Amino acid sequence: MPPLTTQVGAPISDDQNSLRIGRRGPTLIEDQAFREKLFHFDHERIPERVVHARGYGAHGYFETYESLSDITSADIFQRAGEKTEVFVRFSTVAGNKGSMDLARDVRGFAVKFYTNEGNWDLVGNNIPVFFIQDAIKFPDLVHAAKQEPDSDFPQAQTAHDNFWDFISLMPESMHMIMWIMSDRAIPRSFRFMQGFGVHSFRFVNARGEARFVKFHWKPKQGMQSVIWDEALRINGADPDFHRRDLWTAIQSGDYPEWELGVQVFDDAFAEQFEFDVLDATKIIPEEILPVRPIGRMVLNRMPDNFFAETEQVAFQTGNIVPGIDFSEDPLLQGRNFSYLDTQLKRLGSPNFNHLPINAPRCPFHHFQQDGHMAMHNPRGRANYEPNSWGGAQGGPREVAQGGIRAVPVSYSGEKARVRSETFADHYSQARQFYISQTAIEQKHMADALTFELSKVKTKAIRLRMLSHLLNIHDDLAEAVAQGLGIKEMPAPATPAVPPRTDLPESPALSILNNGPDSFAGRKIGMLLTEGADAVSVKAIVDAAKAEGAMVQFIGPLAGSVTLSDGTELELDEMVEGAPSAIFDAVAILPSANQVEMLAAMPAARDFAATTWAHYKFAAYNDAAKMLFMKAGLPEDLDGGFLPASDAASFIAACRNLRFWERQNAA
Ligand code: HDD
Repeated sequence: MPPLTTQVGAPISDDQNSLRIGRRGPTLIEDQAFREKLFHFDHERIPERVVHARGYGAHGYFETYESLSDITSADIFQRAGEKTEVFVRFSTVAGNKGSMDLARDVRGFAVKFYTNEGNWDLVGNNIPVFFIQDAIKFPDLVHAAKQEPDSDFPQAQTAHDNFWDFISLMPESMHMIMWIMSDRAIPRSFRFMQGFGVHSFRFVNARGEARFVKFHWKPKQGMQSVIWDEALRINGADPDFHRRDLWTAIQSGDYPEWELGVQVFDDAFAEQFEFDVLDATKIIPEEILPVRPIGRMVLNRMPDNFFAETEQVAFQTGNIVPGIDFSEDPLLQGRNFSYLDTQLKRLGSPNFNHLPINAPRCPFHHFQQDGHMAMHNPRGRANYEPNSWGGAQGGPREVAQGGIRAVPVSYSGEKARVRSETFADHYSQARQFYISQTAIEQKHMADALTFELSKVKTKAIRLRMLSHLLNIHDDLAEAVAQGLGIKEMPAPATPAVPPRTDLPESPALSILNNGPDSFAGRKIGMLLTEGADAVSVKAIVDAAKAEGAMVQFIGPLAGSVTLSDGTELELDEMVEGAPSAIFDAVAILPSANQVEMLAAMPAARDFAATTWAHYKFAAYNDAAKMLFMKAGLPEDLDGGFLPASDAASFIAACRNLRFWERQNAA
């Protein structure tokens, strides 16, 4: 073992006792080792991010499918098969650093590509639109969403008066509201969610030709969300649910993967598209402009140290590389200003890009110098240019070819604080999103709105929200009004332009229509007792393994159980610490003579009852029926409950993730 030392390397002889006079006397100020240790500890915290404070990162690589040199000169997209190092940070938005993972919230999906021509940060979300159109409203949005300033609650929740007060006064947020009230805002895992660059950006090729581009990440694992009641339970049972999930997957070699796709379009398309491509509250449906896959990203390594990497990583929308340019989206323009600013506040020095997680992997040379914690300084005499020192002495120079060049767009107009009238339609795409969902998902949206608004105490705010919902879809407005016990519907809000009802469904917008075709990467919770049938246990474990799924063993108590063939099985959890909500499917396999004891346990009854209530697939044996009876399950179980004796059929059923027919039957 290496010797314990001070910061400056002096070996420490005693790290248990501070230096004092006599056995019971005062501590001496000359105890530098003690002072240094406390001094450092007292300064361990840096300000958390003002938004996206809670996040989790991982390393990996991006692999380009084919050269895109016809549309962009970005070095990362020139050569098929080339791999580029990436660091990704997923996050929630509203909650503080220690908040729970399964808040109903947007998820951040920020990717730093360490390319040969500099770092490119694609700082996106798991939702392709945003609440507001102009960055000047961002502080208001965030203030309204976070804890109320007097009480400092609620934490990590939008279900409160301030948020809905603001939203109900901002019709431009209605499309985004549809997304955050959908199951997109409660993903089962970071691994099972999409990501979006949101804004229109520009691709520029070597000839200087520019086109617009929108970026999409699609999870190879398929999309999956939890249901709200599960989210509430998971937050109690495992507030780190999403972190643990990513950590476990990567540490066990099950590397998550996303495909990067682009929607590329020219000015002519932008001109004729029915909404403004600079408006971040709008999408371009994939059915109109297909997403072209251009590469894949694999996450295969967790950080060695959370603070050094995940906490200190500094993303900036302004970090682009030659071949990529901004658009005039007013939200993006404002973001470009904000991210640089926030890093100085958070990391405390203009040299934050010297930190290893932020430093480019390619060579870099500039004349910036000094400041707190400067690690890279110009060598030699030249720290300015032009200079006449020549050669290596003279330092770096601008490049004649390539380099970051702004697309030469021409603008004209009066200086004014205005919003383009092409941004005025706030409801049509909100409606399109709603009608593109399955009936199951539509019900979840109505339930989510009802839940959130039920926490809003001011009746006028509830009514104002209903007045907007009436411009989106009558069914939705009616379901929410009913849930809130509102008998008299308000008049619809007066829209800036009449909402359109002719936009067609976009099947790409539904999660359930785009689920996985395998149960790989998912987790089965197997509830066992002493004497459980070894054959059934093994059959399910083997079938799960063959599918690429994981099984965790749960007992009435912690420790181990002895199976029917005498095998001693180590348990992962006891039932009180492992509600069914943390699993994708369950197997309930008590032995006949232990089931009575199990059924007497509230946590075990709850395990069975919530399996049913959350429409999960379950494998069970005859003995389990007694538990089901005590848990209040119907005597006639449905097709979601399958005999454990047929492990293959059980796993095949699990690929559907839930037995939704039960929700429809209810
Ligand atoms: Fe932002 C962080 C994504 C609008 C200002 N934002 C932040 C992160 C993500 C996003 C993923 C966390 C990065 C990380 O993991 O460190 N933000 C978005 C998206 C937006 C958006 C997709 C709309 C399309 N953001 C937005 C606006 C502003 C900001 C309009 C301000 C004008 N965002 C910030 C920030 C943060 C941030 C205050 C906080 C911490 C940080 O930057 O590094 O500057």
